[in-house]
Amino acid sequence: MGFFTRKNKKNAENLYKMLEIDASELDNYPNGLDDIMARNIDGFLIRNAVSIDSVDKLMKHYDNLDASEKFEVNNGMIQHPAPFSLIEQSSGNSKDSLINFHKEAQVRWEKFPQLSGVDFVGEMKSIVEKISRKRPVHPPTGAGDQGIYNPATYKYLVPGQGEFKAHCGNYFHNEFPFVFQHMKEISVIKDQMSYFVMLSPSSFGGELTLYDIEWSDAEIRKSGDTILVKHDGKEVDLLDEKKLARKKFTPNPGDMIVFAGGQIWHKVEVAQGEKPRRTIGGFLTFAKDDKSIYIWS
Ligand SMILES: O=C(O)CCC(=O)C(=O)O
Ligand SMILES: [Fe+2]
Repeated sequence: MGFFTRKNKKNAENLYKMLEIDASELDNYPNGLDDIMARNIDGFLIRNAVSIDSVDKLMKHYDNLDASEKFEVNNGMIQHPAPFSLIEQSSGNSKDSLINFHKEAQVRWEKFPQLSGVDFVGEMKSIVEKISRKRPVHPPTGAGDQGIYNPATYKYLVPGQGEFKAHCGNYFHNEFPFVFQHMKEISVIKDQMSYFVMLSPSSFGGELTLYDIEWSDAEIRKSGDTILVKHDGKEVDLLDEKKLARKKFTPNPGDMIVFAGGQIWHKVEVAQGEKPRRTIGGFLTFAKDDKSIYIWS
């Protein structure tokens, strides 16, 4: 929070300024990403970013993947390909395993348009480039100048179980120092942005919840994952809806969200009902030289 305009955002109505636009209006926001970084706005909810036909193909592609390519990162939360958190744990801090990971990513995403029928990265590029102040958008080259970062990860939340615990992007940087070391060299990871495309919402639940608390207020998450500790030592109970305002979003299939996920503490509520919650996305950061935008996961 910290500055005047943010002081009064106690009710959910004026909490966070997420611009809701149709994909056809993106040309009107050429500075969109810089506006998020400057926090003139907190993000975009872009309706109809991806066609329903592409959404269906993206899901089919995931469904056809071998079970060995899907990783249950937490109870009921399945990802493809392996996310960086898993690499951090499995690599044993070996640079070779990171290089391998990035080489594999390059092969995977070269084949992706052919295998899925959707040039997902191309579609993301053309959307994000409209709000990037004309800077090109692409996945960064991997560690040791080999391969690439995965530009996106599928996330599949099993109903009744799957959720994303409260987090913010900046929180990951200390938690996974090994994988972020290279990313820190090539890009400005502080306040990294998040993006994702909704493929299929759960029947209910599964909302993206943005809390009225940011990295600048609290950097500590206590075990149990529902209590944050502010700089003054005061604890904030994320479950206390009366004391802590929040704003929830349930995008429709094909909608895309880009937001200040590095700074804003947020979570994805447990998916509920018959249907899993399915998304694909990752992060957006500025290259160190500010000449391109990195899309990675
Ligand atoms: O819903 C998703 O796929 C990810 C939500 C999230 O935590 C993020 O975009 O940072
Ligand atoms: Fe996130």
